[in-house]
Amino acid sequence: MPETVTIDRGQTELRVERPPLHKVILLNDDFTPRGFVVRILKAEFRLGEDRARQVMSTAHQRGACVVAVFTKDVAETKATNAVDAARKEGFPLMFTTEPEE
Ligand code: TYC
Repeated sequence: MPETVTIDRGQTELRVERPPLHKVILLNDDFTPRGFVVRILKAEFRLGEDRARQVMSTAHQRGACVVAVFTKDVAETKATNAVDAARKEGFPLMFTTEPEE
């Protein structure tokens, strides 16, 4: 709920809140080629080459990696588009989304 703040002379001001952000998380699997993961991260999430390689590598080693945070709609759309692009190439690559604490 927006915060209400009482200011001088009893007037109230409604403060606008920032929309809650959602993380997009890349999950590791044993089949998707590393180069394809990097390509998706660059194309769908606009990561640069170095950052895309870092994110791919972290997911590969630890099982998952946060790609970026967005508003809920944008996070879900990007995750869906990325999964669809992988399915089209026959890869089981997975992205999930979850609210940021
Ligand atoms: N583990 C995959 C391989 O060895 C590469 C990979 C990395 C897949 C990160 C998914 O999120 C991922 N080919």
